[in-house]
Amino acid sequence: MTAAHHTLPLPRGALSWRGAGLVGVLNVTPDSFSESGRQPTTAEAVAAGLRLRDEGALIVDVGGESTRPGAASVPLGEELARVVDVIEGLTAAGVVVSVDTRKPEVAAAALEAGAQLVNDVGGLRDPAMLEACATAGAPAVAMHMQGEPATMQRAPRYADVVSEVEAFLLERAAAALAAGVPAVVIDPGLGFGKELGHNLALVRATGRLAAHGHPVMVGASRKSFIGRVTGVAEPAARLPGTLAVHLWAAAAGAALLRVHDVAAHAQALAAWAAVLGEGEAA
Ligand code: HH2
Repeated sequence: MTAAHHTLPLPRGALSWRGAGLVGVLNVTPDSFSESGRQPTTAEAVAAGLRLRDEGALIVDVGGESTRPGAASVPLGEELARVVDVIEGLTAAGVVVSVDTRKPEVAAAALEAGAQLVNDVGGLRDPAMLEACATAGAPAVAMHMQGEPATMQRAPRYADVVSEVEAFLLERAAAALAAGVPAVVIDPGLGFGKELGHNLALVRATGRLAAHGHPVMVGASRKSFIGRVTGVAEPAARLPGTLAVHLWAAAAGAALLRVHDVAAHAQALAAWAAVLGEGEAA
């Protein structure tokens, strides 16, 4: 199963923790180009994606539908209009792009436009999503979510959160590989139908998840559980807490970190790698 790593569109070495790959978040939605509250233009979104790449993102994750708790779903035509041109612009500039979508039609159009990876917060449960990835020969991220974004934080329940999330991810990864998807990244889906204790248990289980041979992605960036443990209400002010969780996860075996603050993470990983003597003779 470890051989699957080699078919990911990632430079050599990117999946070792010292070079833990950074996946830069590019939300092409009206609420994420902050104060303006309007949909960004294609040029603005492409410029933001190029900046993420220049800051050190290995992959830029382009999404046109917010999946934050309580968020409403976006119609297909609107999501396509938000992401396809942006993906074309970024891939034309040589950026490795993943598309963050739950819709197989959006995944297919994004892959056609040059995206190399599909990031499905729906956990690859839709057979049409598997088909879209398999047809394009594209690897995919299977993320765990309990419920739906609109309601998932109401009363998340697990008997044993780590075992349940692990079993789900392994089952989805096996199904995706069987359907012809060349490689699968697994992601515990921090904040997606999880309370504080669930999120912390899943971060602690990073090594256990990674031991199955699929690369593990962790996305704690600015999430509300960071706010809960630090008392910081403003999401954009949660970078220090985010860094602590992400470095811990990387050390435990996470291959990819999905982050908003790419430059800060690149600096933190570089400093850590230097302390470990990466690149020095043993
Ligand atoms: N988190 C968000 C969105 N997509 N994909 C993966 N694989 N893992 C995650 O943890 C993950 C994700 C939510 O974060 P954010 O980008 O801040 O919000 P949104 O995209 O919903 O606006």
